Amino acid sequence: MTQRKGEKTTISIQEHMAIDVCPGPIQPIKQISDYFPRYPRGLPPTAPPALSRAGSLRGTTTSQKSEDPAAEPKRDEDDLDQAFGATAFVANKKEEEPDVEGYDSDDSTTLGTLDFSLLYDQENNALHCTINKAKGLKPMDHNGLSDPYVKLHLLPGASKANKLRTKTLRNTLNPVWSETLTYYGITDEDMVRKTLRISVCDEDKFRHNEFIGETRIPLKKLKPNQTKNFSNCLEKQLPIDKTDDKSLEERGRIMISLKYSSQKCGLVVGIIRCAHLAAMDANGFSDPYVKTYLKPDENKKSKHKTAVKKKTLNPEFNEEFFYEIKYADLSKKTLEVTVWDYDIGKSNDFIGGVSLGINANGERLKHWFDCLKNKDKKIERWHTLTNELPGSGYND
Ligand SMILES: [Ca+2]
Ligand SMILES: [Ca+2]
Ligand SMILES: [Ca+2]
Repeated sequence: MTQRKGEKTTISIQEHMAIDVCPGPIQPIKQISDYFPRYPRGLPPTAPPALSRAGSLRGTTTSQKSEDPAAEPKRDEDDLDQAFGATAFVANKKEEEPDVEGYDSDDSTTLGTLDFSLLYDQENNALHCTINKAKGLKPMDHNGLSDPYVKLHLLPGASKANKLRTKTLRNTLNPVWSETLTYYGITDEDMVRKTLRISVCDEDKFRHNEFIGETRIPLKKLKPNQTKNFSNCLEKQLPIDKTDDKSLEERGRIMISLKYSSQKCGLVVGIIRCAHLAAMDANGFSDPYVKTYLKPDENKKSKHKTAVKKKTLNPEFNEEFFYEIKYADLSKKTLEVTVWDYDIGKSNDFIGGVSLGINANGERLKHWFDCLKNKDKKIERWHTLTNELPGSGYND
């Protein structure tokens, strides 16, 4: 309807009547209903389509709490990345609007399709994710368009540290990104255990960005060094596997080298670099340094520290530490590696840690074992840092 001030007086009574009456009674009713809160999708289909205002309000509040949260598309907030599905936030009004006409919103094809390709470069421990384009995305804005971008996570253990995203493309439902995002420090273990979550979201200037749809690829579907192309229908946010909650949060990756030197009679530990470290400062970065201990540590002399690298999440250290130890004793030891954010005027923040030794498992055990087995050979491996503090000795 005409809302502009200047025009109000120019409308004659006949015109006024014509506007209100002639287009038929259905249109005005539908538009007025837009101003009332809608009951969300989770409501049983038996609910009458035209609830009174009070009824729909009540329906909204109760269903927010009691309805299955998995059926409800959650709002895409950055905080959600951390909680990762811990709280189901009710979809805001925008997301529900297209569903008003028909409640069969389960048809996932309406969210759009995403074309992308994945390549695991085994030699360099890199996972290249090329996001090509999306087609027929669901409109999320008033202009019938969206401002889409793509976000990547590795599950389980999702955290801000392992999130990657493309640029945002404005006002389009058929965006072409042609952008490659790369995870570094990806191990063969990751390729068996992890799932890549790819979500498409709509960026909004004045409120939280909105989730459009997602697809998930278990990395075991990929063969090393072979590009695999995908063209997947986007789905609503999938329920989070309960086991995800138990897994440790990832805080980044670290590349460590180990070598037992029979000449020098000791272990040479190399701290090479880190990737995708968690940001521990307000500026979105950390000031990382690495500490190592060889435990048990009777004489408390095993602590070594790298230099601090300022304002980076991908530091390169290339430092080596030497632990004098008999070869026969090495198998009983555990190497603890922790990464810290240096802070001025307050205690440093713990970023993440990893332990290598015979009591470890997976890649951590294998690396240690390979070092014991191959004297005088330097063996480099990537490891995942988690938020769990290894053993003790972390007071800084
Ligand atoms: Ca938008
Ligand atoms: Ca800090
Ligand atoms: Ca800092």
